[in-house]
Amino acid sequence: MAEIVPGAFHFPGFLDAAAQERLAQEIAAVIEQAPLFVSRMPKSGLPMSVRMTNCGPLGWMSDRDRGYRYEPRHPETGALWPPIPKMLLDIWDELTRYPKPPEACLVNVYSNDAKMGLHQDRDEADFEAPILSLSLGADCRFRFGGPKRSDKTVGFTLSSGDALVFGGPARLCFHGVDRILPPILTPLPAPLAGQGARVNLTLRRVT
Ligand code: MD6
Ligand code: FE
Repeated sequence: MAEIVPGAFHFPGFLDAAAQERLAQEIAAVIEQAPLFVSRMPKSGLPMSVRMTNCGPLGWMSDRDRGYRYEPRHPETGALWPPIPKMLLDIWDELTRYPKPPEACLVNVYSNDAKMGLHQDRDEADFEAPILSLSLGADCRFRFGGPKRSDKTVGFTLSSGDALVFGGPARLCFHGVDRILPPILTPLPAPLAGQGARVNLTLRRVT
């Protein structure tokens, strides 16, 4: 385990190959019930380069007119999001030790050329709880900064099976994905093959 900045912890290889495979199976089942969709930037309406879906009581999404927010239902099917798999609830308990379960699990699917600009996660009403992120598939270059956009940043590699927990003083730090590294060596586990190059899950408290 490495502390990137105070409050941000990187657990390289937290999930072994068998656990990654089980997680991929669970996420493939989520995608079957709640198909991947494309969120759009507030105001400009430009599409994000990742495709996403959610599980849990609330799901994160964005569109041109109403912006970033959490919703209980899928924007295209109108169905409630499927439940968060037990495996993920157990990992949340183990890594965050937070007394309440996560309310939202955002599933982001990256193609080879997708990225995510530097941002803060601040659409939640509760900043007490940490955020837990898990990655599968291709490595990515992850960037982590401070609470101001202009703060200096550090880059590091997030690989398949890695966990990242950030809370406390790091909860509102800017972060993003610079780029996906060539996925040849670590393709997505079989149940997710064909969906993209990398999958990232973020689990949060929202309310
Ligand atoms: C990603 N992750 O790894 C994007 N946000 O694809 C995030 O934006 C993120 O990893 C909050 C907490 C952890 C994260
Ligand atoms: Fe984020």
